[in-house]
Amino acid sequence: MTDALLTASSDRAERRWWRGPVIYENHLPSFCDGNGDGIGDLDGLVASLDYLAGTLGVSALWVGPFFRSPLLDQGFDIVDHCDVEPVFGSLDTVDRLLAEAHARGVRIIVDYVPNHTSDQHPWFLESRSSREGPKRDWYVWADTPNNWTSEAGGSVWQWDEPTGQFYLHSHLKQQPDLNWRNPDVRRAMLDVLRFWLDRGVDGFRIDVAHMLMKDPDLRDNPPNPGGESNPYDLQHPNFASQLHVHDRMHSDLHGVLREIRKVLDEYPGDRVAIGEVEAMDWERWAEFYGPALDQLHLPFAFKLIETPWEAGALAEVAAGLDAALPDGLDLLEIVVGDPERGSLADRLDASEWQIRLPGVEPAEAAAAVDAFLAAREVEVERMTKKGVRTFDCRAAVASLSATSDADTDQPCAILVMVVRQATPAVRPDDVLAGLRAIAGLVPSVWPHANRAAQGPLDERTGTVGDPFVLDRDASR
Ligand SMILES: [Ca+2]
Repeated sequence: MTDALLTASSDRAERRWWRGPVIYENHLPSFCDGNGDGIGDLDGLVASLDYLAGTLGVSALWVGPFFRSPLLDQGFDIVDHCDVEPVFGSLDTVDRLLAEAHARGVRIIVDYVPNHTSDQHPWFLESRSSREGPKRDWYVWADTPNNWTSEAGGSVWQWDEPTGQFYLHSHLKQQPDLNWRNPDVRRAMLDVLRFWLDRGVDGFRIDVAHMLMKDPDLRDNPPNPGGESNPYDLQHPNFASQLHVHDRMHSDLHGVLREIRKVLDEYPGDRVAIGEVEAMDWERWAEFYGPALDQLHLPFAFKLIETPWEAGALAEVAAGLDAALPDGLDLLEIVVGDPERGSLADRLDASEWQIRLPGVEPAEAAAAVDAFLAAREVEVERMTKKGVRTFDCRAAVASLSATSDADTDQPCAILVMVVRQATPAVRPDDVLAGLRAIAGLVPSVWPHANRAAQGPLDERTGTVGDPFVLDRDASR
């Protein structure tokens, strides 16, 4: 998941629904379990809509992948793009999610995973069955591997004995890359977009949008003269030892993105195209909008994630971004943290967070903390038994306590949550969610919180005011 900031960059631009909203990225397996099997699902998400829309003020939900999948890569290894993995629900549940979300004014964004499928996808099973078959060319096959390295480490090529060739997998070997140069692949994958648009989704987050086209001659990547210089690139062992000029960022991918955008534009209601784009050079990154702003609405801007959190360095990088932005751009999405390369909490060294509850007796808040901790113990234990990855709530809340405000005579409980630096998966919104959950257990806070959540509109950002004030404790 990412900590992203949406920023309106131009008053000239047309006002779109995604300008200034709160978009909540949802990791389905660890969010809310609707059927009691210990794994979060679409029913749980539907049941949480009042909380998400009413309490958190969320305007759009980005739902993680829920498609048919062996779940070797958190659902990014798909065997059927147009059906739902039963552990998460069914197509009927998706339809209900869309209807219930839209009834509350909440938009739904889903993942679109175009670069690869699962090796269990019927397309790949057919492709690997024969060199002469009609789907052979739907994936990328070679007699001799080139030097490209995988994000997961090692070669991107996997020997396939039955037909005696290597297939390309930019990620896990169970995730063969689709060949977007094949027109039948394009048609089939664009139809996947239509399938979900017809059902009513409001947009897509396009997985690894910078990788959709590769060098047609599969030439070797040149070595990186700078070596492995990126300290934040924890996901990619040895990945930076070469310059990835032939296996990603090929200029032909922009034609694919235009086709994807064209499909979205066929539909009414401003469907949004968000792209995961690992382009660290601002000029290359800006190309993902398209010269006529006809590609992605929102390419993730990841460069700040690799920039030291120092004013001078940030200002320099931000100036480069400003210079690269195309004219007429209506929105910018800046990513400042994610769990793989450092959450915002880690980067800000934000080890302690506070929430003030005016009018609440500290003893009442302390009782709520105890109830929260007891409930979380059970939840963590259950999730761990099911093998679902979740953040370590126990570490995060170990130092959670309630105290009183010494500066005033009025009762005011202060909840303090200390996040250990050795708990990298804990993100600020996890912390905030925990604090809100505790506040929700204090009866005298809840009515106040609900009133405030519906409170004044911020003219600048277009968002509803936050019911709570969350301060980092400067003294620590
Ligand atoms: Ca479940």
